[in-house]
Amino acid sequence: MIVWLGGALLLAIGLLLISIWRRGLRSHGCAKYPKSLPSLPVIGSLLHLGNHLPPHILFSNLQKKYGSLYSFMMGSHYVVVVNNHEDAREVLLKKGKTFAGRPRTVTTDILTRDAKDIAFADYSPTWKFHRKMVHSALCMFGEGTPAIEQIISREAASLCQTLNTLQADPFNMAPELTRAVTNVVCSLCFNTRYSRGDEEFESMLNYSQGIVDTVAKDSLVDIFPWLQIFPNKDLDLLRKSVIIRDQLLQKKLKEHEANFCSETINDLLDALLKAKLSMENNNSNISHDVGLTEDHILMTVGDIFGAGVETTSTVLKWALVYLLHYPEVQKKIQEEMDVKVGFGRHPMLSDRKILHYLEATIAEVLRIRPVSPLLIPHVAMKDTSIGEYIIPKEARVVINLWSLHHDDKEWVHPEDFNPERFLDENGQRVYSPSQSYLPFGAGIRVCLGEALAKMEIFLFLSWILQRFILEVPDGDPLPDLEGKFGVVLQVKPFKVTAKLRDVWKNIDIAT
Ligand code: PLO
Repeated sequence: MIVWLGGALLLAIGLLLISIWRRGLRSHGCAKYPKSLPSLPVIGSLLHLGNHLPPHILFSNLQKKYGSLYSFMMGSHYVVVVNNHEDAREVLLKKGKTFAGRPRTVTTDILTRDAKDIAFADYSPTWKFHRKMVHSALCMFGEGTPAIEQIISREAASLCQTLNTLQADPFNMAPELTRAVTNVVCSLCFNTRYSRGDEEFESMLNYSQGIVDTVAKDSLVDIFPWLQIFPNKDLDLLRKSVIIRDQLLQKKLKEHEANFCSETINDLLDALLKAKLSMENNNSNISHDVGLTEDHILMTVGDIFGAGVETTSTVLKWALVYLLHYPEVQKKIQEEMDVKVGFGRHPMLSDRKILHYLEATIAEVLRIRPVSPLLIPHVAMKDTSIGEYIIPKEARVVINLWSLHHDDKEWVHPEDFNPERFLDENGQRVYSPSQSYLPFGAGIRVCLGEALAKMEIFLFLSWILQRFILEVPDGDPLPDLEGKFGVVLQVKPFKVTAKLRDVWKNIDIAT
């Protein structure tokens, strides 16, 4: 017993000394490190982070004690949290390349076959080449082409028809929105679409939820990879979901390879296959150097597909939630649309220039509920600095977009949903009321789908609001505003009624 107690005491003293030594290491001398949360060996600052709050709120609250740039130990990883736009811009833009790295984690490695994608892959020549290739493929099918507007409008029309059949009955709009958004990405990536009740679509909804619930949310296995040896329900669900996703992606790839003709490129997967083939045929060493494999193509399509579906549908759901909480905003959007678009035609992308209030509402939704409140962590690729603080190589840098978007030095009453903050006194759209606004990130890791997302959000919302009044069903509470933290800030399920507006009673709503 005495020996045991003595051992425990020695261990405790040892831990304490190491912890004091580590803290000293980061704060002594002329070098200035960001203020650090207390930390213990092995577990790091876990005890100070084990709070019931979601991480973006917790990290935002910790500013009161530690200032807007601080650090902590996550297991053995040194993490720096950035909560203000000056530092965020330095990391993402001024020193974008220095901070372009990504951490490897257990869950993202499972999702991406050891980082063979774009979003979670570390900075490397392969990644650079790969991203460029995807960027040009997206441009080919993206903004500026009439094809994309047609695809989104077709899905918006089909969505409105579905809403009309469900008229005035309370229902969960989420799967309908997700199907509409999925069909846009599906058309772009695979040149196909899903009808209501399609089995493959249902299975996709299922596996994607399994992934969103388990990947990249700083769960314990991501902090302590050795925990993998123990049974872990989340990891099992993730592995199972990834297997189903991979079967789907593999099937699409095989179909595309079988029908491939370099003269007719129908979709993004064709474009990626063509780029890979021409690289292989080209005797230059690029293909060898950058090592673009079938896995890379699959994982990239997985990224575009996953990001395209989960992020855009989440923004649309947040937009609905806020329109239900603020019916006066919904009314104003409709009044503007009635005057500027009318009922004789459907909204078009060119209306983005005139529907200022709707554009401002979308901007405000992206501010108040950023889809990715902590972005994806960055990693310092060499010793560097942020402001006056030293940042060592390998440090993980978390940009807390939530803090930027809710900074009361930058935004008047940041908790209020107020689209007008994005308008000037004449009701014209103001593009940058504050520098503290980066809903798509910035710099070399900026979201690849920004243009596509903005087109979709605008068209889907304008089509819906031109035709329907959205209301909370009688007797239901208002939808939750907090959301559920994960790789995206998810919206909790809620019901809505979509009532056809009177003017449409005698008009075909799909025109
Ligand atoms: C969403 C679930 C899918 O099944 C897989 C997937 C792929 C890419 C991820 C996306 C998920 C979530 C949102 C991410 C996107 C890449 C970029 C995007 C993380 C996990 C953001 C918001 O950065």
